[in-house]
Amino acid sequence: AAGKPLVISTWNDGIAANLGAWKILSKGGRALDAVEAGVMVTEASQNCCVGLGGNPDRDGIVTLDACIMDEQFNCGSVAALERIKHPIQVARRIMERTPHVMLVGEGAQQFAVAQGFALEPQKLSPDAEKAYREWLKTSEYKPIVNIENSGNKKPVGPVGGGPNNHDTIAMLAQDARGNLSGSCTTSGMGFKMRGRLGDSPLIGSGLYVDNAVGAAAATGQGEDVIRMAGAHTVVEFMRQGLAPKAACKAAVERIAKIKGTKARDIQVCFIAVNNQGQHGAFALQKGFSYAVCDASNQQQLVQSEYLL
Ligand code: SD4
Repeated sequence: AAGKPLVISTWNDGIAANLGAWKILSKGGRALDAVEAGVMVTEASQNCCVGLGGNPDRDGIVTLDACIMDEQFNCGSVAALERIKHPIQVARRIMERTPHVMLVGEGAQQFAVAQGFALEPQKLSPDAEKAYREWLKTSEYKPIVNIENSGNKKPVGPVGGGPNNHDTIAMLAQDARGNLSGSCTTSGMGFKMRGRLGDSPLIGSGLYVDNAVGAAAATGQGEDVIRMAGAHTVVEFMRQGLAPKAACKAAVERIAKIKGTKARDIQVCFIAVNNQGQHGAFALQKGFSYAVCDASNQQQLVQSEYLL
């Protein structure tokens, strides 16, 4: 099939993450291992707003969400996890070492510690500290203003108008055997209410993989991805015969229809890969890009088309 092996992921940070995944894929490794290793690069980076370097919730605490899914409908998810550097690894352990799909909060942290993960200090990164202090001046909670990136202008979002955006990475890979897997990890919307979960840890919303059809993932305003089961919807459109980009577009159109005039206040973006190794993306607004890595080019950044 075309493109195999292949890895794609959301936003500019996807380039570095894809290279992490490519180390595994290029040696004939498994897509599942690739999507785990790939997003760990982003989780570890303090320059980005994924992982412990991300923006905190409105109470000043960083809480992380992640999920992972393989080619056999195995899936694992962790949400509202504090003080653990690599939530994606915890999600995979939940998938492989418990009878459950999802663990949250204190119980998830307890499981992680029992599995040997280190408890990191509860400390904001310098960027997040600055953004949080700035946010505290107004303490405005307006989930609706998250426009991830409005063209050349300074990004408007995230919630509360802080400077950071792109607080999520989602990754999809197809390995040399043709198997698909996906991962998603985030600090969630900056300055969210304590306890708030978005789409990113939810199988079917932030991520979905059906090896016989394709895989899809989302980024952007999680609430609006959840209300139409985003990633699963994209996969179902591919099942009906749409190419990946067309499937992402159809899902974005559904969100636009649901939101009506409020669609302009949010950003939602999807990426998808089908079982033929074709990939595509589509966004509600301008400014979304995704990184593509295959044998022909390991560092492509593709500007996504958009609806509005
Ligand atoms: C969320 N979907 O928590 C995430 C945010 C995101 O780039 O994708 N930011 O709603």
